Amino acid sequence: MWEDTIVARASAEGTGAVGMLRLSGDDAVGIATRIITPRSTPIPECQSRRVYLGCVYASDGALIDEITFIVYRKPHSYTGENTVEIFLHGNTILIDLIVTRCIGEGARLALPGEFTRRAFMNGKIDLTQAESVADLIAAQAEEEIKIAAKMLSGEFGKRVKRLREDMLEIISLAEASIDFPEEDDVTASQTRTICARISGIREEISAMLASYDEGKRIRNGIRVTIAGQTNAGKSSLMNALFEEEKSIVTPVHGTTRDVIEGVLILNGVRVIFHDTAGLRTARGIVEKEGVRRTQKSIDEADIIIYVIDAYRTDFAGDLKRIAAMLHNHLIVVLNKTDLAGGTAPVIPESIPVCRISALHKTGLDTLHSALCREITSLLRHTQSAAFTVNRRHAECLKQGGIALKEAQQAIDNGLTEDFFVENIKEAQRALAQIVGDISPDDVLDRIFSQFCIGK
Ligand SMILES: Nc1nc2c(ncn2[C@@H]2O[C@H](COP(=O)(O)OP(=O)(O)O)[C@@H](O)[C@H]2O)c(=O)[nH]1
Ligand SMILES: [Mg+2]
Repeated sequence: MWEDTIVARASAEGTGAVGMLRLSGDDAVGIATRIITPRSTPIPECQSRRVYLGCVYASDGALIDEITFIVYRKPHSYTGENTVEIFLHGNTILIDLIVTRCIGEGARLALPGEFTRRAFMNGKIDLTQAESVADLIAAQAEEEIKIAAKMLSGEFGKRVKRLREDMLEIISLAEASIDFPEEDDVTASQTRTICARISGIREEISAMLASYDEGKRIRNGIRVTIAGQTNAGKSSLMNALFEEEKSIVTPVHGTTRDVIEGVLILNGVRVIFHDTAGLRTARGIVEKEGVRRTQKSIDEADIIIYVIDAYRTDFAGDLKRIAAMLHNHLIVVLNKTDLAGGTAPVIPESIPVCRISALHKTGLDTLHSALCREITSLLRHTQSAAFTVNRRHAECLKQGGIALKEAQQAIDNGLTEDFFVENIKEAQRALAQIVGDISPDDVLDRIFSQFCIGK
């Protein structure tokens, strides 16, 4: 199926100490033999997975670069095909010249993710591992790397495979009863066994699904909304957190109209902060829209930082709003403590309170600690979890769970084996899609098109 040989730069664009390109396919060794002049051993005689020295020349005989290279013979390579990796000086122009030489000798430029797709097609990795390769490369924070690395280990794929084997066993048990319907006693006890085993699988599927929400927070970033009344100092706090003038700060109430966004890495996770328009009865359509966007940001937030101007004396409005947010992860910030002198508002004890001055940048470390505590609590299951599933996995798991539930309902309703066997088969197919044992081409195209070229 994969007769053509592909080539691509594997190292990043730009300059670096070392650059790398990779050839994979039936003619990889042949192409390498035609473009590399080895220092000693002729390439067809090179041992697999050993480093050799050589030179690559342009077609007019001019030296392009002195290189090292490694030959991998199938199936002992990343792709499972014959592969040659060439290491040279890390200059994109040099790398492109050698890629062009390879193309001149019959290679084709690889599509995004094509090396990994070949690894998948050749059974070197399953689809969950292939996806995690892309996640690992795209990760922007440490926790994203951790969940991608756990997925790359293949543990999740193995568990899915076990569940599928379980289901196949149940199917053959049930099909045996279809073949011998006259043995009633055996059938009744077998139906009970089947029911119990389906329950076990459903529980395991639910446990796998539980990792999705926390994983989503790591993959997409934790959303923190800075809310409060106008002029409380929300934008000043945003600027203090980012040490730059992200938001416009003025003494005029209602200055911030739109949601201003900024991203920080905290506890190894991307945290997306929203500075919002103040909560008050809006004047004019622009501010009205601002307040609508504020409400949306509050509704979607994982953590809310509610800022109070502690210099004020009437806190009734703030306390009412805080009371409505108690079900959220909430931190109350008493701002302008450089000015405050009077009585402080009484905040419910369960809520962490930080006293700061956004203007003078004091107290921010306590806010930082409070935020880190909330983040830890939001992600408390992830650290110990063997893996966290992504959206595609979650959809397949849900589909499988529903089909199994239907199987149990069919059994409860006294329907015969031929009915619920179909449901179990459907669940089995849903799980097969997770690891890629049955995957429509468009699903594979979508997954691999998100890769960079060269991986
Ligand atoms: N004294 C003092 N003034 C502050 C502090 N934080 C903000 N302000 C002032 O309060 C006013 C409103 O601040 P701003 O950040 O725009 O509030 P927002 O409407 O909640 O975004 C501005 O004049 C700020 O300089 C603070 O900690 N101390
Ligand atoms: Mg503002």
